[in-house]
Amino acid sequence: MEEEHIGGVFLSDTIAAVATGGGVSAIGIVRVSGSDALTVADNVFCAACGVRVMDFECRKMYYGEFRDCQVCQRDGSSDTKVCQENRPSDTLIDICLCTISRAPNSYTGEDTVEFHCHGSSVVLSEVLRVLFKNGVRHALPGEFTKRAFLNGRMDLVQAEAVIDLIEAESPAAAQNAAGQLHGAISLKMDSAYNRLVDIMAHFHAVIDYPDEDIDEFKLQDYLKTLKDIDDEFRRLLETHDRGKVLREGVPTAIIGRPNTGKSSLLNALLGYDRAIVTEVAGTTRDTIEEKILVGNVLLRLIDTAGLRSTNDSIEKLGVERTLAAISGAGLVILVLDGSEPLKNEDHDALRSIPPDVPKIAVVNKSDLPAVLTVNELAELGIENCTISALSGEGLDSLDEEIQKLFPVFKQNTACDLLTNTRQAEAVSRAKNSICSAITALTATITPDAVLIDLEAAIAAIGEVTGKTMREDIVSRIFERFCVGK
Ligand SMILES: Nc1nc2c(ncn2[C@@H]2O[C@H](COP(=O)(O)OP(=O)(O)OP(=O)(O)O)[C@@H](O)[C@H]2O)c(=O)[nH]1
Ligand SMILES: [Mg+2]
Repeated sequence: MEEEHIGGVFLSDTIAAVATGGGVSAIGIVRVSGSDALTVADNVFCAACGVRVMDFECRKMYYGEFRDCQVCQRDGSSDTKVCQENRPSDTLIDICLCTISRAPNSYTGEDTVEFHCHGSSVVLSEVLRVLFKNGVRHALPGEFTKRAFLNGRMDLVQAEAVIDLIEAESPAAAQNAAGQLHGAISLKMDSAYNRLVDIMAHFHAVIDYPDEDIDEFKLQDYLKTLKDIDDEFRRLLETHDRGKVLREGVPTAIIGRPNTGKSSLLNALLGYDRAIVTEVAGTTRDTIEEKILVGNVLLRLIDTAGLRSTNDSIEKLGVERTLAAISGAGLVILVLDGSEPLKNEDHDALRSIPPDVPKIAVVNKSDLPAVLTVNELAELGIENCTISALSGEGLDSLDEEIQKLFPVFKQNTACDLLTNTRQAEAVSRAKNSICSAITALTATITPDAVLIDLEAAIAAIGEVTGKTMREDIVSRIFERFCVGK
């Protein structure tokens, strides 16, 4: 730990950063972590009750003054408080709250101090400046959580859940991340890891002491354990597609022939005029993407150029992008104009959607006299709902249809979906090695072959939880974090 360093800075340094979001807010929190955290805090914070920071009770809030002490060298033997010394050179920076946690029972596993200040960016920068003057350095992105990981306060799945929780864009995604932070996936990984290590230990013994043998009973036991883990991993991997959608949102292409009201629908769902709407057919050329929560479902809406054959080279490029958006979509909303009969271009648009992609036909312009008949709609053979993007009528029923299609976003359903591609890839490798071990065990018992597979599986699981991870990969993971986390 002492020697551990990233980018030339040592992890044994005491670090500080603003832990709360930017902009003006009622409260802004500056977090300090490291072996000097309490000493430095004692130099700059003076509790109104007279207790020195070093003597604070953990996780109790103390009200007091944060001061830029010019001298900053209090006599350790003296009980005199800075405030009472009344040095004219001390500058009052803020009247705030201070709380401490002592190693190892803190987020990072180190001595930690938090100053709950007034949420002004000037005050917070001043607080940081004073801390830096006292020998603290600025934390790197994710450094607090990285220290928590390196100090064994959480594993890598939980550390990644921290950033997922901060960045969650739907209640269900937040809930799933909280579940992972709580250990939903880590527990599964640790249990598989321990069972594999037990089997591996026995196989090592067999190799080291050739007289030792594996009896048939034990062999069947091992096979069952390996098959159980294989099954658990298969079920976990099956959650990854849903988990990815939960984390990233459903890519949703709004398509249709020109002028049916695709851009109007985008604007109506967003609640503001994002896309240009005109009566000119072919208004939208490029794709326009925006995220939105429909009920609890996170959609990545993509408004597209109207689908029609055209000689206009720009519109042609737009149509190509529409087709690309359809091929990557998890949901396609086909917008039809209810005030006109169905046209060939409507059928062409429907045909452009791959059969396995969920789709909804939105019959727009319900404020105008209806021309499109129920029979014509039935012939299309897809779920439909009638709306007016202009007046907003019917948007509720569209919301309901979308929520029905993506139950993964329902709250209280998700807490252990595999959302992270890095983790999924490692679990998949572990599963492959376990499958090979099962084959090796069932075919001929060659302990060396089984061992190689078991070791590979254990290493892959170790990558998921961070037990066996290369420093550069760990660094890359924590670079995704914001400063202060
Ligand atoms: N009456 C009525 N007019 C609508 C409605 N929705 C859209 N329009 C009108 O239909 C025309 C086309 O709307 P857009 O939203 O630009 O249609 P689009 O499908 O994006 O068109 P392109 O981008 O050209 O493919 C505009 O004049 C809109 O005002 C609606 O619900 N009712
Ligand atoms: Mg448009």
